[in-house]
Amino acid sequence: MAHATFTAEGQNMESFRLLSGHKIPAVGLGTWRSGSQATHAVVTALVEGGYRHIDTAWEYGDQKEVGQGIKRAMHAGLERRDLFVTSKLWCTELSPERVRPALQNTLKELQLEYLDLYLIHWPFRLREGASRPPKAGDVLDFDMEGVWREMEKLAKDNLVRSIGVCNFTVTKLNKLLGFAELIPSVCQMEMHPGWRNDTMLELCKRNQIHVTAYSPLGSQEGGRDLIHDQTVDRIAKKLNKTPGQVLVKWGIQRGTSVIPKSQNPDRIKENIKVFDWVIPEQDFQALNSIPDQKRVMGGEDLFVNETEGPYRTVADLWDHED
Ligand code: NDP
Ligand code: 1BO
Repeated sequence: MAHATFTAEGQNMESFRLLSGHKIPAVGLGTWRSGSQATHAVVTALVEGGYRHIDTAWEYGDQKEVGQGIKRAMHAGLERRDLFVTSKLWCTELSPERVRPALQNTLKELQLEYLDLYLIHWPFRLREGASRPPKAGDVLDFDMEGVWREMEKLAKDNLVRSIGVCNFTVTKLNKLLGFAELIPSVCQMEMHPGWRNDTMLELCKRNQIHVTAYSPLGSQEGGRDLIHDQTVDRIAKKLNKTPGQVLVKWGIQRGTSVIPKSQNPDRIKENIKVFDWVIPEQDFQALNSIPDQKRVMGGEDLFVNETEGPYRTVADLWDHED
């Protein structure tokens, strides 16, 4: 369940309790593809929008800009302990000896002493300099247990408050749970009404693993345009909210935290105004029934090599579970 934790801009900010004991704010700012706009977006979100949760990754190439935004927000009076900063371990760093140096590099780029959450970005190891799509030999064996042990050490050394994974399947999460001494606090997955991914949500709930929903608006660029979906639009008009707000609220009502990306100041502020109203049950169920369930983030361009493998199809990446 979400709990009201503090008030920003006159609205309650909800959060979810993690297995690690820490709290993750229900709405965070996504920063993928924000580029040079990331600093401004982060300042707007933290100082004007009331956000306390920022999602970034080494792979986004924007950690320095995100760090500058956080620094400016702290100069404006925010305390580090009130912020929740997530970053992710990229696929080229998925071998045990590379985990700690990768985190140290991320901390340096962000100008932070610790992260609130560090996630394995994708469960596939890439050779440094791998092509997109990968050539033969670009996708390497992934020592999941060895890498997770190093993630656990980062948490024990307090360099990261919580650890977790992204883009896991039932098969991969069960494998991890078989050896984990620290159960992942968070599983970050693509989730929106066009890709509900109920199976993973249920597995995580059974194991008390919190889920963060990424691409909650359908990702837009090259993704799925849920902003103009007729069911979303109808419910937004009925509730006197925007489609973006309905999509964010849907994720929170499912018990997930949600990380919409925007670099537009008005949309950044709009997307977090979701705490003083609910989507009525009938409308919530209508959103749960949107047909044509499909992933936006299949991972094809990153990891599939049709002729050489080891992953020859998108279905291979997702362990044929969809
Ligand atoms: P989102 O679903 O958040 O959609 C972002 C797009 O929607 C942008 O084009 C944005 O444009 C637009 N937008 C934002 N707010 C509104 C609004 N209220 N109305 C209309 N359009 C809007 O996509 P992302 O794929 O970026 O996902 C969100 C975040 O999740 C990422 O930024 C990243 O942090 C994380 N992520 C994690 C992944 C992982 O593998 N772990 C994979 C993918 C995403 P504009 O900026 O112009 O407002
Ligand atoms: C390639 C990175 C996808 C967004 O997290």
